[in-house]
Amino acid sequence: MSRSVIDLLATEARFGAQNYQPIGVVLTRGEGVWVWDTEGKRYLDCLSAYSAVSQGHCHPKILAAMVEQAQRLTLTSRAFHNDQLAPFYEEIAALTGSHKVLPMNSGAEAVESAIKSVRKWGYEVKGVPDGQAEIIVCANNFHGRTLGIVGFSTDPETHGHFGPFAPGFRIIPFGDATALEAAITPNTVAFLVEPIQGEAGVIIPPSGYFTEVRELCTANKIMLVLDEIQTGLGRTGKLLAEQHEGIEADVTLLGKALSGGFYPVSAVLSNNDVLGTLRPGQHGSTFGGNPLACAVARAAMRVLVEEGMIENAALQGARFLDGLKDIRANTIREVRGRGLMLAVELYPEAGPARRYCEALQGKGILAKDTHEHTIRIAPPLVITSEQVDWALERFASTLTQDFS
Ligand code: IF1
Repeated sequence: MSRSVIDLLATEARFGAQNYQPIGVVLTRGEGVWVWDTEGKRYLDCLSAYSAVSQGHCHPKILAAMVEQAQRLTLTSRAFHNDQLAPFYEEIAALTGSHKVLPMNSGAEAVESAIKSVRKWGYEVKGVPDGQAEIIVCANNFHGRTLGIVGFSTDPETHGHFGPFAPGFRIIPFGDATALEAAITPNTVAFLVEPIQGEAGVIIPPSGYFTEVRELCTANKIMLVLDEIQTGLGRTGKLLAEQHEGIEADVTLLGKALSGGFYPVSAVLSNNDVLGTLRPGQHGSTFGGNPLACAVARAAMRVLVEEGMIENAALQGARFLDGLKDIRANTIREVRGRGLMLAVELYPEAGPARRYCEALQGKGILAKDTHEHTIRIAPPLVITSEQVDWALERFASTLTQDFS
């Protein structure tokens, strides 16, 4: 007899650190866009584990690669070579057009690794005086949970009472190239930014912003570091969100969907000598670049391309966005998105977004609120037109309700 939902929730609450407030559903199985709770109820997953399960839950080809590799060799550490690392490097470099790769595990680790690398590049290549490197970041950023990263978060929930923090970061508004220009000093080594701000509520910058950013970074010898941990690997309808802007980052960060949700795999990619400044012993990770991670990531990248998921994200994302825009409800303040990274912002008077998410849960859709009044929608990239339409009907009936 399986344990009751009430028992599971009470046990979690009793033993677990209370750093989350999940929607009250206990999931036990997933396949493609669908997940099932312990009572057998099926839901369309409109969060995809914050975009990590882009390839769909339990993708059979990634699963097979994982099982096969797990039976052979899982971890060697980087003290020895493993036969999955070279093909992983080759394939991720070919896919993204990068020259150098640094494999890590979580997204935050990739961000931290990039910060270390661009600082080192600043001292050793650009000639910034030691200890003076500055990195420019944006207000309302989200790059992860480590101390280095939360120190430059502008969200009090994220950084409150976790200090003291590391110096060397300047915060400017997102989407404002003039502010970037004004913040640059001779000691600026990098501009770290999300192509579309995810946690902030799917904030898309004004068109032309990244062209100007690219020009400013090049003119001032500053590394443009794009955090594509959430936007990358097809989520926005292109392999990388930078392609919408017609630019190329100097350093690109990938995570989440790099493993299709099977395993934490992240990577720092660079198309210049930033990663070249790291010498043996100066950076590393027990698990980074392990054979299991490499095998899983290789399969995750392969199915993304071979099964046309990136094109599908563009197609279904447009359908989803149009459908959401067609919903006539006085609760909706704005609908925005690119590809399958979508958000519905409600008027504050409509009541908290969480109530809408709970109502959607009742109708078989799992979505997540962010910042009180925004519902985030990011289904797996394998979603079909019929499934988009099915979801839209439920969004329409929910958003026309009044939960204030
Ligand atoms: C949580 C948000 C999403 C990210 C970008 C790095 C990371 C993330 C652009 C760090 C992580 C997560 C983490 C998760 C919630 C989530 C999130 F709501 F906080 F903003 F996805 F939208 N860069 N995002 O979005 O990657 O170390 O977690 O692997 O609960 O913290 P990580």
